[in-house]
Amino acid sequence: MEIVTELREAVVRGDMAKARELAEKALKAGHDPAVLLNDALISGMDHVGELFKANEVYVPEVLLSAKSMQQAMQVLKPSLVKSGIKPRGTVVVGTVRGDLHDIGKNLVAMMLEGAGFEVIDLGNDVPPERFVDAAFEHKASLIGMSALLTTTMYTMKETIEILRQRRPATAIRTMIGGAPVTAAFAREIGADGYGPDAATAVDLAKQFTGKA
Ligand code: B1M
Repeated sequence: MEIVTELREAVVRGDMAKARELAEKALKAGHDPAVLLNDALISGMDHVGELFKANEVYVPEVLLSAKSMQQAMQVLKPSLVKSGIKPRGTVVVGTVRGDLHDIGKNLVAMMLEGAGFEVIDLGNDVPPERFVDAAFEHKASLIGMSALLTTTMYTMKETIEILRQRRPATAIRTMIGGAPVTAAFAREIGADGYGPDAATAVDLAKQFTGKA
């Protein structure tokens, strides 16, 4: 099997050691890191996203695939930086103030990275101002907020308000998700998008950055 296809399959299978080994082997053999990124890692994670949406794989498998992608990325990163490959866009993500649930947010962050975005992960318990400060600081095109508690989801509205107050005509979009969050809630608080799952979050991020 061709090494690019082998690497893609290692990511889809969630075989971390193999993904790393194949990335090293492929670079040594002179493969273009951009091709390895796009045709093996991103393409593999795209496929995993489709399988996840179709309920053919579940959260543990997606996490393993994302970790395999990260293993291979560690190997490719120095060559990608050297060759000046630009990310699709920058996304600031975090779990909102008062909320320590970060499993879903981590999954969203990993899937976004897998799709070629630069992700600034602020962690959990993130105050509204910090989302906005980080978005300006890193010239992000999107702020992604996650909440798992009905008591914390309303702080998402504060972030959106602060963003609009500070820069009324901003092009920075907002996307929200997490178990208690709904599309109706997103509309109510003026968020630009709602992701019911990590794969949809990636689709939205691509739409928002005009790179679907
Ligand atoms: Co807590 N917890 N928890 N908890 N916990 C829930 C959320 C709860 C529903 C359990 C229950 O009572 N049935 C309940 C909330 C009730 C409510 O608000 N109505 C609850 C509670 C009450 C609490 C505490 C208050 C308990 C206590 O101390 N008395 C406490 C709160 C702590 C705090 O945050 N301040 C607490 C603590 C914890 C643990 C620390 C023990 C642990 C978190 C560990 C961690 O995250 N590092 C924990 C866990 C694990 C859960 C459950 C069991 C699982 C959550 C999870 O990780 N799901 C949860 C019950 C449940 O959901 N069955 C529960 C898997 C994850 C992949 O799904 O995060 O929904 P999810 O992410 C999905 C989508 O929602 C979406 O994509 C993901 C993948 O498809 N998504 C996005 C998520 N974020 C997105 C962002 C996007 C787009 C999509 O765009 C930016």
